[in-house]
Formats: sequence, C-alpha cells, structure tokens
Amino acid sequence: MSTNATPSDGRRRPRGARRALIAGALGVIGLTTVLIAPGTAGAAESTLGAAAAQSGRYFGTAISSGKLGDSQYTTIANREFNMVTAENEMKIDATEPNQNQFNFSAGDRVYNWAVQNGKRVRGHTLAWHNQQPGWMQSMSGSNLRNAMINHINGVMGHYKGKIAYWDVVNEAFDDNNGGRRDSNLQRTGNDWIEVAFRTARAADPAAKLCYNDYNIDNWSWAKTQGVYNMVKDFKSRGVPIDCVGLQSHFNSQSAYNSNYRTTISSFAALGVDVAITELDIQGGSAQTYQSVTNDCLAVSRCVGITVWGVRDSDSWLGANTSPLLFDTSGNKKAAYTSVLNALNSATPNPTPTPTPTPTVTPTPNPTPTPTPTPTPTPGTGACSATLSTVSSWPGGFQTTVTVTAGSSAVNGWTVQWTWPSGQSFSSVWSGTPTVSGSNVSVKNAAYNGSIPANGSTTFGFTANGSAATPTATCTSP
Ligand code: 9MR
Repeated sequence: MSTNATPSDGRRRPRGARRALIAGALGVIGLTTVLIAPGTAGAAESTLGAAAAQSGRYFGTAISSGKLGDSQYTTIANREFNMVTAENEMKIDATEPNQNQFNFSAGDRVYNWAVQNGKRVRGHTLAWHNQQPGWMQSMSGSNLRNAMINHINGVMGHYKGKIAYWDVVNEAFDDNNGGRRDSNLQRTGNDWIEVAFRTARAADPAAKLCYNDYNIDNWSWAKTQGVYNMVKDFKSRGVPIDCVGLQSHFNSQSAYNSNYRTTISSFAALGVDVAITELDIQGGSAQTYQSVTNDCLAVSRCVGITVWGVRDSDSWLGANTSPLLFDTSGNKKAAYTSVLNALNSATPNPTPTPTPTPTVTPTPNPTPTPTPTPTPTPGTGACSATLSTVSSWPGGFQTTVTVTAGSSAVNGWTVQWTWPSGQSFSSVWSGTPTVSGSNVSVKNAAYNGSIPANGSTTFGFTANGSAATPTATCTSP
C-alpha cells in the first residue's frame, strides 16, 4: 500500500458546501459529467440490494466458495446483495492451475450460487501480477504474452454472456510514482494492458470490461492520475474499456478523502462506468461508509458498490479491524444502517442536475451563427428491443434486453412487453421497471437513455418463473 498517506478529515461537509466544492472543482478542470443530487426520499427498502436498485444501481459482496455451506453467511448474502464477485475462485491460479488445463469447479460454485439466487456476477480477475500459478510466474516475453491471451480466451469463453463486468486487468500501476508497476506482465511490453482489453472484447462482447486497482480513490494521488491518464488514452485511441473499478480499501494509510467524489466523476467524464469494487473500511466508520455511498449516488455512471466480504470475520483483514457491514455474529452494524439510509435517500429515478454551462471565451469578431432549427426528422427516436435469455435454472432465469436505435439517435426509451404467464421480476438493472399485472414497462436509467443512430445499449433482469422471450416494443419520446 502507498506511503503517500493522507489522513481523512473524518468530517462530513454540509451538503451545500460539498456541492459548491465539487462544482468549483468541475469548473476548474472542465468536466462534463452529470452529477445527481441526492436527497429525494424513495420508498424505504429494507435490504442493500433493493435499496440500491431504486436508483438503477446494485449492491454486491465478495463471496468465498468455502463458505457456501455456512447458513448464516448465505442467509445474509442472499438477503442483502444482488451482485457477487468470487473472492478468489476466478483468479488465474484457480482457473488455470496447469498451463492450458482450465478448472472452473470453484468459480462455477460461486457463479451458480449467485445466479440461482437471482444475482449478477462480476468476474475477477484475468490479468494480474499476483495469484499467478507457478507455471505462469516463471514465464516471460512472448510466451507469457501468449499465455495471458490464451488465459483470457479460456476463462471468458467459459463464462461467455454470463458476466456483467470483468476485471480484465488488476493492479497494474505502481503505488507511488504514477507509472506502471514492474511485473512479468509489464516486462512483456507496455501494450500488455491494451492487448488484454482487446482480447477480452473479442472473447465476450457482452461483458463490460474494467480496469481495477487500489489507492486510486484519492484524486490528488499520482497513482490515481496515472490510471486516469491511461483510461483517457485508451478512450481516445479506441481501446475497448468500459469501466474503472475503485477497490476502495480504506485505512489510516490510505484514508477516505472528500475528493473521492471528484475521482468518481472525473473517471465517469471519460465515458466509462465507475464501480466501487472491494470496499472495506478499517475501523468500520459509519460516517465514512455513508460518505462513500453518497459519493457513488452523486454520479450517474457510478453503477454500484461491492463490499469485500459479508461479516467482519469473512474479511481478508481479520475480524478485529471491523471493516465490513455485519459483525462476526451476523448482526447489522451502524455502518450497515448508514449505507442503507443513504441508499434509501437517493433519487429514485435519477434526474440529472443541469450541467453548469461552461464558460466560453468569446471569439474575436464572432460571426453570428444562425440558431439551428431542430429539424424533426421523420422517424427520430425510433427504437427496437429484443430479449435474450442468458441463463435459466429451476424457477428462474436471467435476461439481457438489447435496445437498438434506428437511423436517428434516441434520447430516452421505454421497452414494453407482456409476460406469457407466471413470470415476475426479481431484480432489474440499468433500467427502471413499472409493472401492472402481466404488463411490463422498463424505462432507461439516467446513464443509458441516449443511444446514437444505429447504436444499442442493454439492460437486464432476473425473473421468477420459466424463461420467456416475449416480443417487446420500444418507444422513445
Ligand atoms: O480477499 C482475497 C484474499 O482471500 C486472498 O488471499 C488475496 C490474495 O491476493 O486476495 C484478496 O483479494 C484481493 C483482491 O483479489 C484484489 N485486491 C486486493 C484484495 C485484498 O487483498
């Protein structure tokens, strides 16, 4: 971890002051990300997953396959969370213990437990200097590069179409200097990260591809800026990256800082989703948990929060550091209540606050530009939608819905269908559902309403009943 410690100020600024601070920061660096104002109370939900879903987000946890026989653990995990990350079971040493001999037994145990309980899965992780099997640790050069590519293809092929987000590359940056970490992968050439992402896109075009790291939470740290510049470069050169994971392991050396919201909104402004992927807070401050949650809720592209374990005793840090939301006996802690309340206070269907108008430097001798008359092109806003089943199990199924714009861009969409019989939602993401009997309507989330001409976006759901793919209609205002 970094030696660059910045103590948390431990105080929560009044909301107005905090917004002013952020608006100021945004003004200075010219970001255009949409900030969402927290505040309007939604219906009070009683679990983290349901409360997060009110604003189209998820709330997840790391799951360890060895604990799936512990009924207290599975009861809490099943009740509270709607996204799952395998804590160790999808890592390189677990999935390819011998070169080109893949083993998905432990990964599948976690995956199956998740989807059979109506949850989605984050894949973790495909290319990393750590937890490499022995055969990979001793490789270098083009052999290692090819082995990395083969590994990504093997694992993503097995889970093709089933994983919401993949941590394609994990922890590739140096802790202090803003540059790359030295590793056997880095020594194969600086392009190893983009090769990993391009390989991943081809292996499973449906998965969102993330770069994931720790100590990239504090906007003023060199490591954060190093990763930011890489993502900016990737976006400008068309390297396929969809999201950044802020691990957010907070402790006294790597403390929560009130510029965290600036970090989230700055990454989002590059055109990627942001996820908080491995949250734990040593000491378990309820106030810090609340601030982290509110910071995510404030940025429309912050898609969800995952805590790195269920009970304190499940944490890699040890129960005595009290880092999670449930104590060792499975009781809800004060931090749990602060997170739940924050989620329940989020704007139910986020409405973007108007982006501050950027200050425009007047051009000398401006030629008056004729005000463009918006020409309503016939057919503007036409869209279509198709349902496809991702997986099914006795009594339930998971579906991805692809929403496609016609020859004109779409700004806001609603997809409707009628369930054949016996189906009902158990969770919906990246869209806001309204249900009336068997008639279903799903409206875009704040971050995926705009689809370019001929482009597409997706939302998804898990449902009870037997898998069905009714014909859907799509309308746009
Ligand atoms: O929680 C994981 C622990 O059980 C493993 O022993 C450890 C091995 O590296 O990895 C832990 O998870 C790490 C995650 O995969 C990546 N970010 C840091 C996490 C905590 O070390």
